[in-house]
Amino acid sequence: MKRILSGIQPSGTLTLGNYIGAIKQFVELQKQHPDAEFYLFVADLHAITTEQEPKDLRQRIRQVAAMYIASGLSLEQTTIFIQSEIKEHAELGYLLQCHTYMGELERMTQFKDKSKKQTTGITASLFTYPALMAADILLYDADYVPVGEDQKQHLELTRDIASRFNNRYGDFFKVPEPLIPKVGARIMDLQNPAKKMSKSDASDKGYISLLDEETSIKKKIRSAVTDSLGIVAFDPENQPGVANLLTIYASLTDSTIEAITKKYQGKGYQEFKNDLADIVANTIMPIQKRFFEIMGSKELENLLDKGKEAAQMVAYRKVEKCKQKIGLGRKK
Ligand code: AQP
Repeated sequence: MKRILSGIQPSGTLTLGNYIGAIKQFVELQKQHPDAEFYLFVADLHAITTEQEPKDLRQRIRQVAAMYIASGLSLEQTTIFIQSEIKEHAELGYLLQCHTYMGELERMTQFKDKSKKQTTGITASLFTYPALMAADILLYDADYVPVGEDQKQHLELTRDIASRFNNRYGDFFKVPEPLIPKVGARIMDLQNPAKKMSKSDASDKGYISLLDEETSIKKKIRSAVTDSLGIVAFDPENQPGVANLLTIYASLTDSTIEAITKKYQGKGYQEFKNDLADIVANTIMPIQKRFFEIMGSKELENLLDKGKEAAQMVAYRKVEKCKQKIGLGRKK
């Protein structure tokens, strides 16, 4: 049975980028692979690589878990758990740090981007983050890891670490394959299409949160930055704003960019944006409704308890064997 694993950090309220690049893919993959097992976790240990307010963090951890459920995942196929509740993530994270080179971590663009945003207070954990991410994946012998484009480099490093470990100690870790969506792998900021839409962005104008009100969702799409050409065409270099909106449109309607550009030939941006505003709102509002029902129910607690138990069993065995391979402790 194939195992598919992914996680999202509770570093802000989930955005349309997280939905298109990650969650929507999970739901589609479940339909395509009805026999596969899904491990989805809330990456709270990753969230504290940057400063978090404890009260907000606690709230957002539950929100991410509830959002997974609200997005229509099949609960029979999915184990949902919270990363910090499984101690083996941190333990294997350290063991893998000992098999990761400084030069490899220095090349990670996410570290470079995030440390550029902060002038002071850059933590050591922000730098070693990819080793923990490798642990998240390798702990569960995941076959596939669905992620957006921004995580591709970390996935490649995970594969390198796994292969290095296997070469040194004998075959032990499964080398995972990334799954990156063909359309929508990198949704850009609505106000600055040169940068990725991110949930931890200081200004909320550039992203659509999955908890935004309907009027606000529509307003953000209608006021998204475009250009003065007035042609609905896919040209990311010269029309990055329109290209981003076309990508969102195509992802949410499962249509091709060509079909959409044809539909809006000879029409201005207003009609295109109005239609897209409805499409985005119609996608998010039902998820939101279910989300609020789950947040107030006992279902969430029960699922997270069940997920913790299942994940713990797998993780414990893997780390114990890993330590033996390395020669740690007394067990042979
Ligand atoms: N803009 C995006 N377009 C497509 N996919 C995206 N993802 C994130 N942003 C976009 C995908 O969402 C998943 C969860 O990501 P994460 O929370 O682990 O970290 P991230 O990639 O750093 O996401 P954010 O929203 O940008 O968070 P912050 O602001 O905390 O850094 C991943 O699969 C990611 O590829």
